[in-house]
Amino acid sequence: MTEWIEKIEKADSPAKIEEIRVGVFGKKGVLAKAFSEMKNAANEDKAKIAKELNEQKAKLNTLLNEKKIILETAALQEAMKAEGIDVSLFAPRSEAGGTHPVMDTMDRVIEYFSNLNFSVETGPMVEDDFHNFEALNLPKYHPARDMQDTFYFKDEALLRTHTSPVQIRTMLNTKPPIRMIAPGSVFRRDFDITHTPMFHQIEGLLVDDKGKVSFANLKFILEGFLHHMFGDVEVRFRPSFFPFTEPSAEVDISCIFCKGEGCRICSKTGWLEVLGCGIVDPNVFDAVGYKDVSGYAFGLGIERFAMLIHQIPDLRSLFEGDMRLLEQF
Ligand code: 2NM
Repeated sequence: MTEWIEKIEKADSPAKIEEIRVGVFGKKGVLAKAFSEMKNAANEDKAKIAKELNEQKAKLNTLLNEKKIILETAALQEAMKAEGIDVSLFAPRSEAGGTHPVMDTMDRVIEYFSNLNFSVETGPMVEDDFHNFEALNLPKYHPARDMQDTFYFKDEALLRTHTSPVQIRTMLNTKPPIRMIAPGSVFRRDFDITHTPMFHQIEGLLVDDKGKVSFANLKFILEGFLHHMFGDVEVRFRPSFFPFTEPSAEVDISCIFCKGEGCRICSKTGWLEVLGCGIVDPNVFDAVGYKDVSGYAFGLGIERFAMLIHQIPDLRSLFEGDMRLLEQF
């Protein structure tokens, strides 16, 4: 019996334990043999021998079960070690979605104006002549109305060429004061390295009582905005012309690439043009029936901002959906 106890102690795998179990408890095992040899014993000894054999049987059974659990646990630990994840191995990269640079830039613009309590307004992309041109003081002969620049459907319908019709609709639907921005896609018949037929704009409009809104207010808010977008830059206002504002200005920032020294991107001028703005023309307020108000407005192209912020040379690459570009943001 001690021989079998030793065998159990020395067993080094669950399979070995099963082998021993067969050797002890099997049909031809040592216990079966011992029990069958009992018939040769003297009658008066039989009870004692049977008792001893049963005790040994129970003891071996316990030892086998205990040892089996120990060996199985060890085998499991080994397997977990061997099959565990090796984080240092190369693995196929999973593709995760990300924010498109145009939308990321748009979000940053919206963030600035939302913090100043400007509401975010939207409107239809298919517009009519009144909302897209007439109400904005764009006279009938203005080149922007030309078939060359505008996508027309038959009849009156057209694709909006700017988001200004959203300002017109907002003014027609709400009483002043107004403080709003209109982000969205706009459409023009233009396609080269700096123009795509669809692009994104954000325009802003603020309207309050007559005499309350000044060009100084406009300058202040746009300077804050351009610092939010581009950090520590110089801001310059240049007189300009838009049909819907008077006076009007174009706004430049000192070139973010050469810090105003003059480079290829700023055409050696040291300045980058980034937006247009002005004091809303009284004809626009007349068109929407606003009386005794004053206001300022501004507009900018999101793609141009995205290109400057992310240093993307060709605007068209923003719309090709090429993962090699998009992965970089
Ligand atoms: C610009 C530049 C200047 C503008 C004007 C208006 C409205 F509807 F109030 F008349 N909305 N946006 C505006 C003014 C847009 O974009 C370069």
